[in-house]
Amino acid sequence: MTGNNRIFVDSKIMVMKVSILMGSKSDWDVMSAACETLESFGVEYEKKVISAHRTPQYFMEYMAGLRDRGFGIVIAGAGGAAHLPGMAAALTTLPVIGIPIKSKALNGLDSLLSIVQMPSGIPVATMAIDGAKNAALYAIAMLALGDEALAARLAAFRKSQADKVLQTEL
Ligand code: RP5
Repeated sequence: MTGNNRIFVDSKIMVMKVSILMGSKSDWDVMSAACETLESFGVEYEKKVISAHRTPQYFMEYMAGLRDRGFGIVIAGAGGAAHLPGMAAALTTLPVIGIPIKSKALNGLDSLLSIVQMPSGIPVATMAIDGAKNAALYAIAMLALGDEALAARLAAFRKSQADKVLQTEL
C-alpha cells in the first residue's frame, strides 16, 4: 500500500473508495452525515439504498463486486432488526462499519444490539446509535494508514476540534 488510499491489484494502482449502504431511504437523514464527512476530507464514496431482506439477491451481487470495483471499506446503517451490516460483513472480507439507526419502537436499542452482537468470526465495527459522522471518521482513520495527506487532514481536523474546546468561553 502507498499514499492516496492506493492499493496494488495485479500491479495496477487503485484508489480505495468507501461504500455507504443503508437499509431504507428513511435512514438518509442520519446517513447523510457520513457522506458529508467523507466529502469534507476528499474521500471518494458511493451511496446506496440496499436491503438485506427486501433485495437479498441484489445485495449479494453488489457485495460480490465491491473489491474489484476499488472499494476498501463498507459503512452500513440499518434500523430495527438491522441485519444489513452483519450480512454485509458475511459477504465480504473488506472491513465493515455498522451504524445502528434510531428506530421508532425501541429508540435504536434493537438496532444497536443487533449490529454489535455479531458472533465470533464475522466482525462489524459498531458505532453509536445514529453515529454516522464517527463511522466516516473511523473509515478515514483506516484509509489514512496508507495516505499521508489524508492523515495530515485528519490531524488538522482533530486540532481544530481541540482548539474550539480550548477557546470556549462561558
Ligand atoms: C431497516 O428498517 C432500515 O434500515 C430502516 O432503518 C428500517 C425501517 O425501514 P422503512 O420501513 O422506513 O423502509 O430495514
